[in-house]
Amino acid sequence: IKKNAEDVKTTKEVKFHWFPKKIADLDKCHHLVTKFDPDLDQDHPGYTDSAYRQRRNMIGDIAFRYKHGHSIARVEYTEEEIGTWREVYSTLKDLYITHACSEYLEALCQLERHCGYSPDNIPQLEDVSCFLKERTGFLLRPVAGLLSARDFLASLAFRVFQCTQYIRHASSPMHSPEPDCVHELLGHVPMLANRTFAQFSQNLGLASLGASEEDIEKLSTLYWFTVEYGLCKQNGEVRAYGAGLLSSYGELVHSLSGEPETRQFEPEAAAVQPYQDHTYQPVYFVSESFSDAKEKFRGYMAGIKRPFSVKFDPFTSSVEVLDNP
Ligand code: HBI
Ligand code: FE
Repeated sequence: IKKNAEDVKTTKEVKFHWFPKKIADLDKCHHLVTKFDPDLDQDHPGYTDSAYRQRRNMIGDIAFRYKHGHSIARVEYTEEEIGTWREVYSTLKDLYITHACSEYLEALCQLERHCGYSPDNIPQLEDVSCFLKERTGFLLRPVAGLLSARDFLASLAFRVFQCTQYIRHASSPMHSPEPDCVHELLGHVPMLANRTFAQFSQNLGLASLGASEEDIEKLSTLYWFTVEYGLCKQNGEVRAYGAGLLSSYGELVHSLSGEPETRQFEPEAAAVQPYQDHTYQPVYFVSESFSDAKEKFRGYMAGIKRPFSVKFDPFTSSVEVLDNP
C-alpha cells in the first residue's frame, strides 16, 4: 500500500524526522553547521581576514538565494583565488597518476576536456552540474558551508550534491578545515561521474531519509570512511577514491605510505569506527571495488530499521514512501 510519510505517522503512531519527498524539497535542506566557519572558528586561517570572510559570505549568498531549478550563478574568481587553485591543482595532479583510482583518472581527463578543469581556471558549478547530469544524473546545488549531516545525506538520495563555491584562504592552499570548492571539484566531482559510485552515493542518501539520529551518525561515519577517505584495490595495488584524500596532498601520500593501518571494508565496522576531522586518519578501509562496496552496503542497509521504506522514482525525482508490511 502506498502512503505518504504523514499517513505512516498517524497510522502507526511512530515518530520520525521530516525528510524531503521530492527534489524541490531540498530547498528546505539548508541547515549549516558552524563548526569550521571562519566567522567563529579561531583556528580557521581566514578568521582574522575580514576581506576573506566578506568574499566568502558574498559567494555564500548565491547559495542562500538558490532554489531548485535555477541555474547556478557564475563567480568571477580573483587572481589570488585562481592562484590558490593553481597551486593545489598542479601539486595534486602529479600525484594522481600513482595514487588515484582509474575511475577518478578517467573522469578528471573528461573534466579537463569538457568542463574547464585546468590549473588556470576554477570550473563553474553550473558547467560541472551539466556535465554530471549527462554522465550519472547527478546535479550540483550551491551551499554556503558545512551542511548538517542529515541535510547533506538527504540530498544524495535525489542525486544532488550540495557543493561549496568559495575557495580556501590563500595562506593555506594545501589545507582547509571546512569544505571548499577545491575539495568538492577535485575530490568529489570526478567520482560522481562514475555510475557505480553515483549509485552507491544515492543509496547512502536513501538510507538516511527519516532515519534516527543514531543511524544518521552511523551513515555519516560510513560516508566518512568511504566517500571521504576510501581506498580500493586495483590491479593488485591500493588506490584512493575518497574525496578527502584526493583533495589533500599530505593525506593522499600518507594514506598510501604503508604507515597507517588499512582494513578490509566492512560496513558494520566502518559505521562505528571513531574518526578524526583535525588530523590524518589512523585507519583506512579498503574496498575490493565499488560494486563490492555497493553490495556490502546493501546488506548493511537491510539491518537499518525504519517504520517505512523508500523507493526513488527517477522519472519524477521523488521518493515513494511505502508502509512496511
Ligand atoms: N557539507 N557542504 C558540505 N560538504 C560536505 O562534504 C559535507 C557536508 N556536511 C556533512 C558531510 N559532508 C559529511 O561529513 C557527513 O556528515 C554526511
Ligand atoms: Fe567532502
